[in-house]
Amino acid sequence: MHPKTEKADIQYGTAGFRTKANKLGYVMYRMGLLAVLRARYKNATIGVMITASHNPEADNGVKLVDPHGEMLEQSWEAWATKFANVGDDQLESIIAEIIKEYNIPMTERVHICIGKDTRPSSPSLSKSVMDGVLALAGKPIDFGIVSTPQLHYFVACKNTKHAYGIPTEEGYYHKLVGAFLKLNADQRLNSSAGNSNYRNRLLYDGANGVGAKKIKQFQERLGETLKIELYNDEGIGTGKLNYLCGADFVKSNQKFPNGVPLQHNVRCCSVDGDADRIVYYFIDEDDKFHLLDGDRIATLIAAYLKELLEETGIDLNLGLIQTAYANGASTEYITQKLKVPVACVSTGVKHLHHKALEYEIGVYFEANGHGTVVFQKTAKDKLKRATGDSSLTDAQRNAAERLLNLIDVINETVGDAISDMLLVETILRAKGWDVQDWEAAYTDLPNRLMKVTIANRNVITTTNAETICVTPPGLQDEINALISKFKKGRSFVRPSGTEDIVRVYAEAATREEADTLAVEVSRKVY
Ligand code: NG1
Ligand code: ZN
Repeated sequence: MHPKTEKADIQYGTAGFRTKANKLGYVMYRMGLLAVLRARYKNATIGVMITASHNPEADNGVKLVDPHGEMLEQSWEAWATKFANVGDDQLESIIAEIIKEYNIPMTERVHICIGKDTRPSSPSLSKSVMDGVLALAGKPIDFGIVSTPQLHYFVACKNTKHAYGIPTEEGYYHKLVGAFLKLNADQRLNSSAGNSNYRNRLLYDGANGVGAKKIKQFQERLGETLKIELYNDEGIGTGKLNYLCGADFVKSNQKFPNGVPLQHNVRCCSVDGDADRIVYYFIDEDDKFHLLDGDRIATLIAAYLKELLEETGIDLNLGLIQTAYANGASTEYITQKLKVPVACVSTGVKHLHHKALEYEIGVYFEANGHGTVVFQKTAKDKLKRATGDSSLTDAQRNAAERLLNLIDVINETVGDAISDMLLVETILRAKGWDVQDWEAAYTDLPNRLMKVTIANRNVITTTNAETICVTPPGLQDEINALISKFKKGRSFVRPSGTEDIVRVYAEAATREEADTLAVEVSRKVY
């Protein structure tokens, strides 16, 4: 039913499989098969999400979701790649091979949660996944059009016997909105109180994708607490998905998206095509564009969590995880000013998530706006105990209660644009800040990200969270020599995991210096 149509191999990368939608039918079928095998091996529900995130509308992709709602374990990424690339006649033998390798019991009846974004190609690709699931006698559960983080949430709920929440869309809205309204019910914190710069009005760019569809559920439920004005909600199949709008467009071009009205000093946000990323921004009275990206969101959250923790008097170890693309000024602010330890890991959300789990409270964000907060069970237990501890003051107990409510607003499984938005709005309101106050915390170092195309990007290999080049020999010395000429200079190069290019990042004290450093380092790569 789903013959292999492509000769060229494809690879399960940081974003799963992603390519032109018309090349993916058989890959989807095979991922349906693999999902059932993974579910039987783990004796748990597994998820399959059909999306190509911020890519153009004609693309599509697929990612598998592991039992706790996290991304597919790395060792199975290689199996996914094998499954996608073997000939039709080898499919049965590769299934036999994996069953033997992991001793997979083939009798268990397992559930596979399937979700898809709004792309016109998604329904037929979803059908192919279902055929694969059924072929190995798994039970597909079709969630229809949902955001990537919603699907991760459903999987986590199912595997915790609903301890994480109810595995339905309604359950998701109920959990997030319920916690948000509790956190923001205190009228003294409202903008109307007079001593606060916070305004409960937010312009929201839905990227003409699933984030536009789903935000409507929140608009209804949030009422006056947060007035979200939705823009970029074009119909399915109009070709407008992610086009000149959305979080990736805004972050990459450092530009206001199309479709959102230009209003000076008004807080705006953009999500991406599957609503797992968010960035904030505004235009000032001189029409200058200001971006508040993942680094800003991470620092805002970490600072607030630290403040609340101090109020509770409970000692929990809090850490922040970044990649090398995080602005140097943000790292300095977090370590020097907030005194929160920072770890730097390789690009790709799975690396950040994994590292964050080492802390009792781990905040992680990529500069592009993908991130969340994870809490260890011990942290949750300590906070729960504190709320009923009569030896603590009211203020201490209230702070613990507030932290527990914050945990419920957060989608711990993966970056979630709407959940992150509710968290940011809660913090801004509590601090009495608008976006300008938030931006004043520190000043970004000017930076430049460039793409360089070379014959084989894999000649460049790196170490130390991708900040140092190991090969080709001598390249790192040349980069070091360039960096040393610039005040506050920092630069690194690495092969992209999602495009056939090398990325060059540079930052320095001034715009001109950052640009020059990026161009000079690019010349060494080329
Ligand atoms: P690559 O192409 O490996 O740089 C890009 C983003 C990552 C991540 C992945 C997955 C940058 C510099 N890189 O990775 O942050 O989001 O795509 O989508 O933004
Ligand atoms: Zn995305």
